[in-house]
Amino acid sequence: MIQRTLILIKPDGVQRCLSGKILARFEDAGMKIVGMKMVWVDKDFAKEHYYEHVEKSFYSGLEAVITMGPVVAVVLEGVEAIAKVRKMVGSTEPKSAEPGTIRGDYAHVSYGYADQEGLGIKNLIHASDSEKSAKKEIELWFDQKEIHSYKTVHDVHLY
Ligand code: IDP
Ligand code: MG
Repeated sequence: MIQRTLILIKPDGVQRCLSGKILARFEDAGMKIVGMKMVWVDKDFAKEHYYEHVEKSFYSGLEAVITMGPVVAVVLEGVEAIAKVRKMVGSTEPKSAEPGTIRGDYAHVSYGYADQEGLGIKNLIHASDSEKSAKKEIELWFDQKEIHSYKTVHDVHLY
């Protein structure tokens, strides 16, 4: 039941200097960082990562946001980490995201506003949504040698 999941602190999160605060939430919850790096992706890589959305109307805005600066890419490990991380991230639209979630606490913009202004929605973070996508996304973003197995202080409570 120990899972690995990919998160990306998107360029808006990096540029707002929220990387540390966002990562601290996952560390505070006891999850382990097993891979981490900063990457500035190009349009081709963005299309690989967001292949499911390439044909959608919002894709041009999404691509503009994800390529506008570097992201912090992180592999987190923890018990049922995929669902737990998604819960901590919150709903896709910041306006709708519950307080207490990352998107709810640090962003507020609505789809309506972003569409009116012709902007991509800036919702700070990506997180894998299933075991299948976590595996695929970790393989896309990380080489095997960039992922580490080590002990944290939390492991004493897990094993
Ligand atoms: P998720 O990031 O919560 O998993 P997805 O549906 O996988 O949401 O969409 C990927 C990203 O595409 C979102 O994080 C957001 O940046 C953008 N996006 C999704 N739906 C919309 C929309 O309806 N309008 C504008 N942008 C959207
Ligand atoms: Mg998604």
